[in-house]
Amino acid sequence: MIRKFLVFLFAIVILSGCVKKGEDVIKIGIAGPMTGDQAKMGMDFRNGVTLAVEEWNRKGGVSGRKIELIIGDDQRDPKQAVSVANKLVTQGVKGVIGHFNSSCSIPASDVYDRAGIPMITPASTNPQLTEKGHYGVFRVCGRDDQQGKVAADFVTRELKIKKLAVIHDKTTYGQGLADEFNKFLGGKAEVVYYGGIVQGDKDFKTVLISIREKAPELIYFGGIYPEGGLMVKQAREIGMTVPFMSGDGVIDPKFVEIAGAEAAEGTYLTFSPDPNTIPTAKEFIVQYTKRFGELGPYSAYAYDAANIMLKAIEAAGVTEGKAVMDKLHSMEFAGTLGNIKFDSKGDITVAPYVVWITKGGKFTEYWKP
Ligand code: ABU
Repeated sequence: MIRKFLVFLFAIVILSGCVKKGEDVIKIGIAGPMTGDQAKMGMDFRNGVTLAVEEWNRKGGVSGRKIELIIGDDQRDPKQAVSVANKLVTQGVKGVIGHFNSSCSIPASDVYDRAGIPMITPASTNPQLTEKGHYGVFRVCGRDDQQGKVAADFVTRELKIKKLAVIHDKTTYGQGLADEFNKFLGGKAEVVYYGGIVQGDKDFKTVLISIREKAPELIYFGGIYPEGGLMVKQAREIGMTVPFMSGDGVIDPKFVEIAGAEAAEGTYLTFSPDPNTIPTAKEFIVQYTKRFGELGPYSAYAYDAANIMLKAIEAAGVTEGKAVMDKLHSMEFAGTLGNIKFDSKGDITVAPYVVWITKGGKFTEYWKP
């Protein structure tokens, strides 16, 4: 009898512990390409968010509740992103940091919107994401209509290019950025070639040979580093020495690794200013490099996005989506990269894109508009 009672008591203690544990944590999702050819970006997200959450949990969590991270791997595939989003919703996340690819963030945002869960992307730059009008969708990065304009200004005003080729990876981000760049050229340079490649392909020599025949003075690429790196490498292999320019999707050491430092030399891209020159990023960089090694391009953005989400939850005093979204819309946040205030669409109010150049295998800030 006593034994039965003790077993019963033990079961109660275990069960109540589990329930309590479940109730005491706030679940936050991180979504992005955790595997596949863009996994480096997913890893940067995971590291940045993990660092932020560890800091909050060391201080006792948010309003006394510890933060639990749930990771979703969308493999940069829009269908997989929707599936990840549905799973995160079912698992009870109260906010999502993600996704990386605009082609994933846009369909996933519909899922979070229906579920009343706020999302902050560290890196999805396609304008459509925040033009959809979802109240709970935010980004801490800029937009492609902003970086496309800076790229077009640089090419026409600084490089004084008169004819060029524009190529993209047919994704929402890649083609969208190429189109914004084109739009802002405003006829000041002739586009002698415009076309798309397939993301995941490895051989771009056929298309590069057609481009070479048109004798452009520059190649502009809308896409991500796996294809960008191969394109530069193969362009140099067929004797094309003209400048290559792209956007924030290629600013990763993997780009140089794939292209080779010699082929990558002198390539341009648009991105935000170097965090190493931003005083408020100093302590974050020390902590991040100590814990994870070299800072990725979107590590600080992921860290800021996580802190912003947690500060908004703390300020709301509840995890209910609308209350958190209200805080995200109304508050100003001190981030590692500067103060962040969202406009009514969920975009940041200041997006200071600059042009970078690759020199000696490293990316360096080069030109300010
Ligand atoms: N903005 C860089 C690549 C991510 C995306 O917007 O698809």
